[in-house]
Amino acid sequence: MIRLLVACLVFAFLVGGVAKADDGYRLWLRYDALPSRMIAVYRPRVAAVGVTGNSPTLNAIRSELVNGLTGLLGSAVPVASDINRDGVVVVGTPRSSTLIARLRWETQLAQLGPEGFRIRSVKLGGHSVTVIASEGELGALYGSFHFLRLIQTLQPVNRLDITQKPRVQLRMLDHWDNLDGSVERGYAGRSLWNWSALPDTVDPRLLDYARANASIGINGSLLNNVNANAQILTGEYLRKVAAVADVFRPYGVRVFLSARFSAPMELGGLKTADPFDPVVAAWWKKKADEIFQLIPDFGGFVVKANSEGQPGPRTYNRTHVDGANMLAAALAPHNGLVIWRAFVYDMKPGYDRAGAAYENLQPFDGKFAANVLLQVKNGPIDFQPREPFHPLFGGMPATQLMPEFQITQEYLGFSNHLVFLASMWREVLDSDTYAKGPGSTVAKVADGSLDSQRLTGIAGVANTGSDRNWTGHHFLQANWYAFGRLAWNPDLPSRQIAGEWIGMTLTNEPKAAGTIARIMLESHEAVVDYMTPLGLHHIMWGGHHYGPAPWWDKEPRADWNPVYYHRADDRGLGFDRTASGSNTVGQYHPPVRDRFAKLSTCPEAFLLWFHHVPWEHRMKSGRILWDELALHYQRGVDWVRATRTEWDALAGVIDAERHGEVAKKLAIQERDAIWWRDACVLYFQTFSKRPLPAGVEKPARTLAEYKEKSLTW
Ligand code: BDP
Repeated sequence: MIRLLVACLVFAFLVGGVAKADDGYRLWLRYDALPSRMIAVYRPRVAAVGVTGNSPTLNAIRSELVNGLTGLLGSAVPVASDINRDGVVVVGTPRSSTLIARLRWETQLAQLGPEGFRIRSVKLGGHSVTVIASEGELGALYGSFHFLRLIQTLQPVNRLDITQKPRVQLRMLDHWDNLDGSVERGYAGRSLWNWSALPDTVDPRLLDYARANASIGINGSLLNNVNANAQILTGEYLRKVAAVADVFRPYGVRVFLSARFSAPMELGGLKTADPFDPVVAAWWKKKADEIFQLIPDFGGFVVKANSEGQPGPRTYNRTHVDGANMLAAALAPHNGLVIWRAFVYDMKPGYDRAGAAYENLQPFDGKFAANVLLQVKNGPIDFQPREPFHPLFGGMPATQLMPEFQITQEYLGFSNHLVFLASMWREVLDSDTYAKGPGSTVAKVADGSLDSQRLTGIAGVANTGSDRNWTGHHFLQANWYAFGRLAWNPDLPSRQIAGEWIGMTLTNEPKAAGTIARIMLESHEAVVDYMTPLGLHHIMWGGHHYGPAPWWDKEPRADWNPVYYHRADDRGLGFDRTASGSNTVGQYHPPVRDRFAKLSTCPEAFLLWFHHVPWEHRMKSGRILWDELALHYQRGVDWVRATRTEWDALAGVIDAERHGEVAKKLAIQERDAIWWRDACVLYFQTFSKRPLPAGVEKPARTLAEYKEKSLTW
C-alpha cells in the first residue's frame, strides 16, 4: 500500500512537471503557457493588444486576445490604444480602428466580406506590428482566433500575409435537444440549455459554447430537436430563446428553431395546418413577426416534415414545396431562412429506403423559394459508419442543398469510441457526383460553386452536452472542431485539421503529436472494419443503435431492421441496388452509376451496399468474400488493441487526468470491437457455412449469448 502511494506520488511529480491535470473543459482554447523557448520567439511579436472601440464583439475580441496571449506567453499582454512600440497586434475594422483605416484596405476587405479577414505583418508609424482586419467585426473575431491558433500550434507569426473568407455561408450546429433537458442521440450528458432557469438565469457556460463555436467559424445553432415540440414557439419559450441569442450574438452565432409543422393547431387552436389555408399562413406570419421582434437576427426554421411520424404538408395532400414555401413566405420579410430536411422515407412494399429521399424530393428541383435550403444527409440511409454520397448531391442543380453530417455518434459507438470523423466527411465532400462532368464534387455542391447558388450551408448534429468535457470523450471534441473547420473550408485536409486540434488541445511534442495524428486518421477505417466493413450498413441493435444485431427483425417497419439491409442468405450477402434489384444506383450520374453498378468496378468499400455478392466471390486480395469479411472484423479489433498500447505509452506526455479517461474509453472500445466481430462473424457464418479463415480469433461466446442482450454503454 505504502509502496503504491509512493509510486503514485513519484509519478504525479514526474507528470506534474510535464502536463497539468486537465478536465477538458477548455477544449482547444486552453492557452496554457508555451515552452519558454517559444515564448522568447513570440514575445517581441505580441507585446500588446490594440483593439479600439466598444461593442460586444470588439470587447469579446479584446478579452480573448488578452486572455489567450497572456496565457500562452505566461505573463501579461496589455492593451495598447496606440502604436508606440513594436509588436502591437492591431485588430478591428476600418470603422473601429483609425490605424486600420489608415491602411486603406477597404477594397481588399470588401472582397473578403464581413466574415473574412486579412492578417498582415506591416510597418505602422515606424513600428513592426501585426494587423488583423476585416470589413466586419465578426471577421476580425475570426481573424483573432486564427492568429491565436497560429501561436497555439507554434507557427511563425513574423511575416504574415493571410487572407481568408468562409466558403460556406451558414455553418451550423444542430442540437437535437428536447425541452425536458434530454438529448436525442446525445451521449455527453444533458442539454446545455437550462429551459427552466431561462431567461432570468443564463448559464455562463453558454458564453464558452459561443466562444468555442466562433473560434472555428460556426455561426448558427439550432436549439431544439428536429422531432419538435411546438411549445418552443410559445411566447414564454421565445423569451428564453432570446436570452440565449443575446449571449451568442457577440460571437456571431445566430439562433434557429425547429418548427413543428402542426404548431398552428397545437398553439393556435386551428383545425388544420394545411399550408394552403390562408389562416394557417397568417398564423405563421404572425409568429415570425413575434420571433423577430424578440430576436432581430433570428436565423429561421428547420423543419422535419412527414418523416418518422412528424406532421407535414403531405398530411393535407400538399407537397414538400408547398409546405416549405409557405413558411418561407412568413420569414422572408425578416430575411429568415427555412431549412427543409430531405430525410423523408415512407415504407412501401418492395421499396428501397436508400432511394426514397431522391424519389420524394428530386422532382421538386427548382421549385423551392429563394430563402429555402434543402438539408440532405451525407448518405442516402442514415449517418452510417460509411455510406456512399447521397444521390441528391448533383441531382438538384436548381436547389440550394445543405449537407447534414452527424457529429454525435449514433451509429458509431456513442461517446465511447474514438473515431475522427473528418476522414469520413472528407470522403463525402471529395466524392465526385459528375453532375457537370469530372470535378463536380460534393464540396462544390456545398459551397454553391457548382451551380452558382446564392445561399449555402453545412449542418452538423452536435455531440455536445452538459458533461464537463462537453463531448463525453476527450477525443470527440476533435469532431466538433473538425466540423467547424470543414464548414469554413470544405477542402481542408483531415491531416491538417487533426494536427491543429492536437497541437491546441493535447500536445505540441512532435513525436507524440505524430502518433496521435496517425491514430486519429486511421480510426474511421478501423471502426468501419469492426462494425460495417465492405458496404454493410444499419446492422446495429434496434432502437438505441449501440452494438451489433444483424439478426434484428423485430421493428414494426421492415426498413428499421438490419435483416432488411444486409440480406444475408445461403448464396451471399448484400443489398442489390442494381438493375437486377432495386436499381436505385440509377439515381447517380454516369459514370458513377456504372462504376457502382458493376461488380468488377464497384469500390470494395461499397460492395455490399450495391450488390448481393456470393460468399465465394473473389475479392481484389484474392480471398473469397467470406474470408475477407471476417478478416476486416479482425483487423478492426487489432487496431483497437494496438491503439491502446500506443496510448498507454503516451502517459506523461498527456496530463494524467485526460490520459486516464481516454485509456478507460479505449478499453470499452476494445470490448465493443471484439463483441462486434464475434457477433457478426458468428451470425453471418450461419449463412456462409464456412470456417473462419486463419488469423481470425475464435469468438469468446456463442451466437445465442450475443443475441440475448445488447452491449451496455
Ligand atoms: C435518425 C435518428 C433519429 C432522428 C432522425 C432524423 O435515429 O433519432 O430523429 O435520424 O434525422 O438517425 O430526423
